[in-house]
Amino acid sequence: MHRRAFLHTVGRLAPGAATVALLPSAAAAQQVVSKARLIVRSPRPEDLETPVRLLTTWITPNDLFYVRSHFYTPSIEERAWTLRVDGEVGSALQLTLADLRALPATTQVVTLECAGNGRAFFDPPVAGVQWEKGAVGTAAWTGVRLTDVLRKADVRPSARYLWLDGADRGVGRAPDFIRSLPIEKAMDPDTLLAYEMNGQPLPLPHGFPLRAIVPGWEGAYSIKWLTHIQASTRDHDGPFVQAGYRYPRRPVSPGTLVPASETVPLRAMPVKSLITAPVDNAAVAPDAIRVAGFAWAGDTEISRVDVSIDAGRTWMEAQLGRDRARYAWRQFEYLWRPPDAGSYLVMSRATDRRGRTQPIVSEWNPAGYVWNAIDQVRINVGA
Ligand SMILES: Nc1nc2c(c(=O)[nH]1)N[C@H]1C(S)=C(S)[C@@H](COP(=O)(O)O)O[C@H]1N2
Ligand SMILES: [Mo]
Repeated sequence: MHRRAFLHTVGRLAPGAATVALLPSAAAAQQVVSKARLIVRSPRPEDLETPVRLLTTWITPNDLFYVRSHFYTPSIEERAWTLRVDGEVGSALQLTLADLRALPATTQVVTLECAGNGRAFFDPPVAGVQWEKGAVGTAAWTGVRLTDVLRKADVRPSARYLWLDGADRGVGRAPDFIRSLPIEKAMDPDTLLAYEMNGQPLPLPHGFPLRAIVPGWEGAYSIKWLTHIQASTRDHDGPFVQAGYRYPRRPVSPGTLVPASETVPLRAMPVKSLITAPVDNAAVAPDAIRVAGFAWAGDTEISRVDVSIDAGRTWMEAQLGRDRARYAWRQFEYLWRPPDAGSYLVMSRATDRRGRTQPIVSEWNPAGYVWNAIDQVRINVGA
């Protein structure tokens, strides 16, 4: 039930002590988040894309944050929920949310992006959720360092991977969504187990009550509804590790099949930018136009964003916003006065501190991952 609807119901009851017992805990009420303004790519499992024109702030509000779930959203009872930590550890753990909240808390602003964001632009087309540009968002995630939990469990030096599993289960005969995180990234003090998103308990679609946040890496490492961490000497052999989230070792001819042995796992996301204003095909007056958007580069800092208003013939450096964090996108802005009425192709191209920049066309790959071509929108300037 939506929070507003619930309060409405409570409000109609006769006043008295009995109604108090009907109030859910603050945490339970806040799990509910309205996603009414998102594009429904799939209603169930829930795959929701943010219209890019709504991405106006450095921090994406919870109700606008994209949702990617492979299976049905599990129902979780907070009091019954625990996190098990076992496998290659000296002392296996079973932690409640209160146990986790008793550990030192830390907050990181991290941009999360689905590996399949932009899949709809590949030619020839590839199967999978047809994300366009909005399977990306940025939030302040609060929780504990994964490394603190691993230390508590006395993880053994033999552990090379952590197998992360959430409470969701495969639909029908589909296998469970389990991902494998290399121990070096797991031990990185920036890798979190988060119980809050932008100051609220994690909303249910984002993994209530606990999720991994693996900053800079493609979104599928950031397991939602986390219930089990198993330390292992080897990589997990399930399909979401051995078949999914992999990329051809070498560039391949578009449309070809690539055997798994010729692929490597995706990890850090590449450099990318996104124009959020004006919207594509906007009709605008011939005044000053604000071209704005975001740029990000996985675990690497953005060094500059260039904007072109002549289909890429010439480029001008955009201004970068003041808000910044190591694993978060950077807002950019370029103020432009069109010389004349007419139709313009406006483009953005980000460059990161390692000197990487965006390609003109993204390399085709069989699952349609990591589309990061130079972004473009058409703007029609009226007379
Ligand atoms: N348990 C579980 N965790 C999951 C998923 C899932 O289907 N089940 N989807 C992953 C993928 S592919 C992405 S891109 C992110 C999306 O996080 P969000 O829905 O909070 O935006 O969650 C990841 N964590
Ligand atoms: Mo994803």
